[in-house]
Amino acid sequence: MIEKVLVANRGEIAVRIIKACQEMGIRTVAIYSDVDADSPHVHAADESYPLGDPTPSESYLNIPKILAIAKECGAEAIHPGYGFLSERAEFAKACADAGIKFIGPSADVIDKMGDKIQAKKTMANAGVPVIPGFTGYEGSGETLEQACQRIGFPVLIKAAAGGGGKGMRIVDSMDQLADAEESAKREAKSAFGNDELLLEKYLEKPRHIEFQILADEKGNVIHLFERECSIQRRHQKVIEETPSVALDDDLRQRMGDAAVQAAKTIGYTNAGTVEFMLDHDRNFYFLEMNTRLQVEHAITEMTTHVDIVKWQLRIASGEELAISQDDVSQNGHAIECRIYAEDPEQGFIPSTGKLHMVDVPDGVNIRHDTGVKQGVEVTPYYDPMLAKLIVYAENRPDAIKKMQWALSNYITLGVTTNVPFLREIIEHGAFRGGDIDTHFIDSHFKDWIMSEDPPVEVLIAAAIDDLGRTAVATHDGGDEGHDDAHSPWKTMGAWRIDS
Ligand code: MV4
Repeated sequence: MIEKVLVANRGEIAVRIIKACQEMGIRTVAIYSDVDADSPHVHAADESYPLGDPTPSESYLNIPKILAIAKECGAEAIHPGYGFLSERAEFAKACADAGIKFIGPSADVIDKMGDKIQAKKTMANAGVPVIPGFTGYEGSGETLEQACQRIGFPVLIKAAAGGGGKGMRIVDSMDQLADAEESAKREAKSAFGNDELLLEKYLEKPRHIEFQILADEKGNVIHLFERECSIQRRHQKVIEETPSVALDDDLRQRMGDAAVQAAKTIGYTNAGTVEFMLDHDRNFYFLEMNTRLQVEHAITEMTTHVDIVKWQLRIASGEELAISQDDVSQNGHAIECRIYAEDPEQGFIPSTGKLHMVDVPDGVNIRHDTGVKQGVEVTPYYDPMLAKLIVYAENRPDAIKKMQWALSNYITLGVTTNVPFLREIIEHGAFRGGDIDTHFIDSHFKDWIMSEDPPVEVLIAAAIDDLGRTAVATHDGGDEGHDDAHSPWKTMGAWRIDS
């Protein structure tokens, strides 16, 4: 068993991983940038080492710095969490080259799954359903235009190196094709440094259903059932739940088998997620494979009672999966809400500042995975997700009721959060009726405004925030904070955790 793990991450996932390690008697090492020196993950770990400059490239993305600390502290393994370096094949390789166990799949598998064209081809060859499309590598001599005629409009142009919607263009007719291809190439080049594209049949309002995979290094692979992740805003997940109301046992079995088949085909090891699109005719198609632990893994843990992070550590230590597919059962219903430091009243602009107070609900089957505490400074350097609020109940209506209660008792002062927005979603008839697809937020919350007077704590927080901003404005001679180097608009960029 690995004896010391360096957690190459911050926030709630770093705390989550540290706790799992400590329960297993594994010593933990935290790394932190200057602005994170007083963060909960630093206090939770057995040892901690500074990274210095808070910008991601100088801290949590800085491979030489992180490996140097790993060597200095004698960590045998590194857990990357999600986001940051978790899906960088070069980091996994650098760990291997340094004789340090990367807690995740091999660099080769990360590389393969990062290329959407190669991933789709691998899955199609394995008999996993893929979305009808065109890559230019078919060897059929078919042109892009001919492919569009074969597939039928609307079609979707995607970046092969992409994800999260960047470089995506919907094309409704042949006369739009050339311009769409050109602009998609430009965006893909600037976002990913790779302008390779692929074309797919555009699925209208699909569901995003993903299956959790656990695979050991002896070839054993199981799934831990599905997660419904369709409620996204700008390709950023907001609310996830399990099970999905769209799946019956037959469809669940077929998708689970496809997910396991996909993982086996590529020689996957450790925890991973196979993403599918489910269309209105209940056809499912492979979308992509995420080669990391995901934010929403917690809802799977609540309904299967499997500690995914502990199994990551056991698998990385060379243990065989001691649970078979028949050992895993799905019970009850779990919902996760992602708590973002964003102001839904101002176009979800990131909200930064001192967290003067945070009072979160506690209770039966309520789990709060957080990376913040009272008094920390929420900065614009990193992804604005502060915490995850997860509830479990015997059935979906009770889980919704529990989440409603929990959200209405989630109070933060000093930083504006999306909690009021989450409450509106949970209370919306379409959500309660299970009428969910990837356009849910665009369809029902296009010009979202608070449907009632904001809860009093939001008014207090806004007052404090204004006071704070006034103080800053007065102090800095009227700086609106939008053009300084640390403005959220300057640094947020693409540093969003998983999409
Ligand atoms: C699609 C699609 C419809 N048809 N592919 C969005 C980014 C990446 N996760 C894949 N995405 C989509 N791919 C085809 N052929 C619709 C989406 C999509 C989406 C997918 C999952 C979750 C949220 C989404 C929001 C908009 C579009």
